[in-house]
Amino acid sequence: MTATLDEQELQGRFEDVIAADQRIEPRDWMPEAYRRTLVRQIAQHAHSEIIGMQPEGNWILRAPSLRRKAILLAKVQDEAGHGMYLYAAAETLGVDRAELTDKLVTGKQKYSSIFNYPALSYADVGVIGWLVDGAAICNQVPLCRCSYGPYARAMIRICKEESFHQRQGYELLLAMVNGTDAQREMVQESTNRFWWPSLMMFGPPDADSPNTSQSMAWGIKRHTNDELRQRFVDMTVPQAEALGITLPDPGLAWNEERGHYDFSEPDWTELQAVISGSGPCNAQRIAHRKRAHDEGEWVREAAAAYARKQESRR
Ligand code: BYC
Repeated sequence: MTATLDEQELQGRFEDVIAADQRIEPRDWMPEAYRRTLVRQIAQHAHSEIIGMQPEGNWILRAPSLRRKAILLAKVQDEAGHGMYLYAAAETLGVDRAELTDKLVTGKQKYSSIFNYPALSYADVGVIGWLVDGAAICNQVPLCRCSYGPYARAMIRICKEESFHQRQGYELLLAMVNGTDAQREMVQESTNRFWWPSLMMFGPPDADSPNTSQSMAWGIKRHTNDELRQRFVDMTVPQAEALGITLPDPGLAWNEERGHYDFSEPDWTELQAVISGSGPCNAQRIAHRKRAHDEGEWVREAAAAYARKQESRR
């Protein structure tokens, strides 16, 4: 009887914190389903940052100038850092990073669909910065107000860096569209490939999103998938116009009544296929991650041996 009452009291306190829009911290009591949802989302987010290093990392050795190489290196290193902050945030929920990595390489946890598409040209580096990081910022700025403290705080720093990433992409594209016809065509071709997958980053339409309403009630998500997708389209259309690039959607038009751009429905069967492992690069991305992890075994062993030695000296 007492145990049940305690549980009710704890649940009540948790709900009060959420209702007051304050933060839940690692030592606070939380419902098991809230903890599981956070682990799922934060782990998926961390995995996305780490897998997200691959498409662009592929171009570091082929960057067209020293300046572009330095910028790209810094950006890809930032993604590794974002992965670290996020794994650390997940660890405050009682999971272990090694366990999360294992779930990633065995396909038990997801990462963003967008990184299952290849980066085929240097214009893709710019378009990934512009569209993919642009979509990421749109999705992530509201996560700075997430009800779970460690995730919200990690997102503040990540968003600052993501906005630099978005600008570096846009600056690269500005240089290319002001270059030769061939360069402009590269930017257009890359935009045609990345536009729809970028819209899919926001997740399935609200009507088919099983997690959104509960995550919003808990203050984990602050907006629905469709709201953020619309925000991204509204933000991106004027940027495309400034670049002189056409977004590959004949249905794209300003709707005066709604005060938003109308746009066509993405191909949701494609998103489902990519999420379930049948995207163009799924197998390659996971195989590469697994190889890098296996090859890093000696580093982990050495770090652990060093830590043990330091400990024994105390
Ligand atoms: N890709 O009920 P829903 C980056 C899954 S990294 C794969 O709407 P939720 C960057 C979803 O997980 C970008 N899976 O779910 C890095 C769920 O499956 P489970 C990553 C997707 O969680 C390097 C199911 O579909 N950003 O920025 O309420 C370079 C049903 O969906 C996707 C984040 O992770 C997808 N696109 O909402 C450049 C942000 N969409 O887990 C850039 C944090 C849906 O039930 N995450 N699924 O089996 C979120 O905001 C939310 O988790 C999502 C999905 C909006 C993605």
